[in-house]
Amino acid sequence: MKITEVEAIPYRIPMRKALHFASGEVHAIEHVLLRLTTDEGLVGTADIPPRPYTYGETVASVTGLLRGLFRDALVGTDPFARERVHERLNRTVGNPTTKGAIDIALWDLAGQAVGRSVHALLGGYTDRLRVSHMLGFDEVPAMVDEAQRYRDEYGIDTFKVKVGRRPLALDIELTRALRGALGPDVELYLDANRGWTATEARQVLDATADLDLTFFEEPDDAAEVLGRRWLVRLSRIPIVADESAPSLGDAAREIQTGGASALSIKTARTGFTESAKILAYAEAVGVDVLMGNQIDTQLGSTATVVFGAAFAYSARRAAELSNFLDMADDLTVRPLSIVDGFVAVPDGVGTGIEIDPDKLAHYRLDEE
Ligand code: MUC
Ligand code: MG
Repeated sequence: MKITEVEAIPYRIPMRKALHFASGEVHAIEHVLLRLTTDEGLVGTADIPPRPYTYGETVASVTGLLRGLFRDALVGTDPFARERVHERLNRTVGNPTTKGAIDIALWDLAGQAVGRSVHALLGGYTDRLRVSHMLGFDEVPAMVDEAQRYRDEYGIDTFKVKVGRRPLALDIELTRALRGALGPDVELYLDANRGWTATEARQVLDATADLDLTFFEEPDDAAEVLGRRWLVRLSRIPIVADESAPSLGDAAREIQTGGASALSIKTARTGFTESAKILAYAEAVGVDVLMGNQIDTQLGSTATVVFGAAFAYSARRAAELSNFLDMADDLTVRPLSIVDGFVAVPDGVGTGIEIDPDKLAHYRLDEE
């Protein structure tokens, strides 16, 4: 089997509610749909979320690569030869969400070719994951209200709170209000997206010490190496590397050298193959793993649940699978639902990512 066609289709779907966080904001989903077609008529699909404030990719850079250099690396190749494909892609540095989606689409093709789900091929551990919901910046009462509504409506009992604003008191008060309103049984953790300095992050850790927080993600800029290591050493809770560990090598470096004490794995940037390597590394050294969200559509979240539920180590904690609730629509024909706090792995062959042609025609930005 050989890949014969690479399609990069930019599309735009409005957000029902914009997401704001310390490193950026998302007002509309402007993503690229990737489709790899083979000479046997199979189509492997994946979603690409360009995040310029995190990785430097844009819709234009992603489509440019997929119609140029990366197309040349893919066309004529056996989709099972993932290692060879990655070797060729990695001659171009960066571009993690483009490479991640190619990997997911290759696995989708492999699953279809052998008539099995990718979830089963990866490890098939469990059929569902518990959900953690990410609360974007807003006024304190609105964030408390959103958490309460999502707990009541979807049974979600784990929340990642976006922080990193100044004055620090704003987010300290927010975290206190969430704990007060949600009670002791809800899990809360913070993500500052590098918004604070190490010193500020330490002040926040001290001021929230009584709030039973589980993790603190990217409190400061990990590139400020001494400050970050000082913070990791003194923190009582794990410091999670997200954007400071977008690859296997980065993840190992940050953990080995004390720049972080837990890892966020995002299939949007490391696909399934590199995510599995990061997961194995984390398991080997015994650091916690969170399945993260790259502000993913249902297509992206499907990839996350397929992977996260395939392995015991990634299924241990709630996974960030609910950002799609903020989006006005999605391209999928198989909507994800959150029931009693869980998202189920879709059944069927491949990844279970299936595109509604009418929706794609409606939301695509290029001509048909
Ligand atoms: C997250 O966990 O940081 C926001 C920016 C980004 O790159 O991912 C999201 C969520
Ligand atoms: Mg993060």
